[in-house]
Amino acid sequence: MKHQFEQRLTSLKKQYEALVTRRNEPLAQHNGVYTRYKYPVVTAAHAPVFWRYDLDEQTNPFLMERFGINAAFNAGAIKWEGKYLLMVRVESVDRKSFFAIAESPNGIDNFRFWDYPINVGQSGEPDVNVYDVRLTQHEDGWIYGLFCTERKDTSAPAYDQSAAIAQCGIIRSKDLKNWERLPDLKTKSPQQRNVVLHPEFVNGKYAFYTRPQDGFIDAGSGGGIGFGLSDSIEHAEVLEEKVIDPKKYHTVYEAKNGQGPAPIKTPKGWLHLAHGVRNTAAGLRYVLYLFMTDLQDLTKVTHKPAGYFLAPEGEERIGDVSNVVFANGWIAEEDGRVLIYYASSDTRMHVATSSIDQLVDYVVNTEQDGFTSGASVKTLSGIIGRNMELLQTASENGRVGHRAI
Ligand code: M1P
Repeated sequence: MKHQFEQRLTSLKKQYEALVTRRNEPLAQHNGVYTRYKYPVVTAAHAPVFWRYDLDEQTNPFLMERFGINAAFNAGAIKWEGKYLLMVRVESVDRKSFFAIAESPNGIDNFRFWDYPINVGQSGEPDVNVYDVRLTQHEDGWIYGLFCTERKDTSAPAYDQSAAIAQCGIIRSKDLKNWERLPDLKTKSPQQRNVVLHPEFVNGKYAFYTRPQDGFIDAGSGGGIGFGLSDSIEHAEVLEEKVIDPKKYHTVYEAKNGQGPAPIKTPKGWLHLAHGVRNTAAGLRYVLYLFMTDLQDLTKVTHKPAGYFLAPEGEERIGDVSNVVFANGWIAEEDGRVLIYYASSDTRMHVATSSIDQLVDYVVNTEQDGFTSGASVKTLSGIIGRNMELLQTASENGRVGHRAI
């Protein structure tokens, strides 16, 4: 028996080390905007062996898993002391999510979880479930984590055991290890998810991106990415939410949408990453899109390319909640590189790399949605027409043949 226990433990540790030290590789085919990578960066299997197993042979002679991990997804992200940290939504087999930090030396591979998960504490009524943290390094000197706290909807009839109320929980830290829980954000909306703290003060106030919504799943009459200010963060309250990016008929965000991570400041404007949702016969489809807001007026969307920026592809399309990509973390490096962390199908984390220059070019120079098929044909015909002229000129100059393209 002892022999078997040791053999199994050795094999588990070996498999784990092979996974967490595996080199990731950029994928060759890309669209010029970003590069995807071959392997997910964090998965349920990245949970350490000492989380999942009781390693005492006396109490666990079969070396059985005692705490199963179902998924690792929807991570907040931050570069901290030269390391790339993901604050991952880890979901155990009991459906509960919690946060745990996975650290990598390069942001692309070799992610390892810190020994212990994060203790978010409580504020008032205890959270039943917490998820989707957005990390913001605020100019007030704190690092904030805004996340969804979900509690049972006690007003729902007894036969409905899935009704929940989602609100925005707030924690803050100076070292990412010790977190202080602040009171939940107050707004007038019955439900809030996807709330994000802007990194700078606006008129001396804390600025929030919100997502007011009527129901737990349905945006209802609410929806859209909202924006509002609060005098205080210790007792955060947004009295007025202005929807700056509404859901809209026949777009990739017609059912609902939500701010991703905190926006990145660029010379041209604030760059936003968001998710958009539409309904299909096969269920909801979540994709990512980008837009830009004015540097002075944060409620003014200045650029918004048509359609999605990144959609689930290949194996990304399959998981616990299929056909979903979701992003609540990205890291902008000093040299202009951007690491975009996205989850696929509520199951695992991936990275895509790009740069501020590429993302700004994409946002500024990609045609916006014309909202009709005719408008799309016009946009495409314009591109084709300009290219035909170029190809014709090149061909006349003997530089490049039409057929070569
Ligand atoms: O299952 C897909 C996503 O659904 C929710 O997103 P939204 O608030 O936009 O509906 C969230 O629960 C998110 O965690 C999840 O990935």
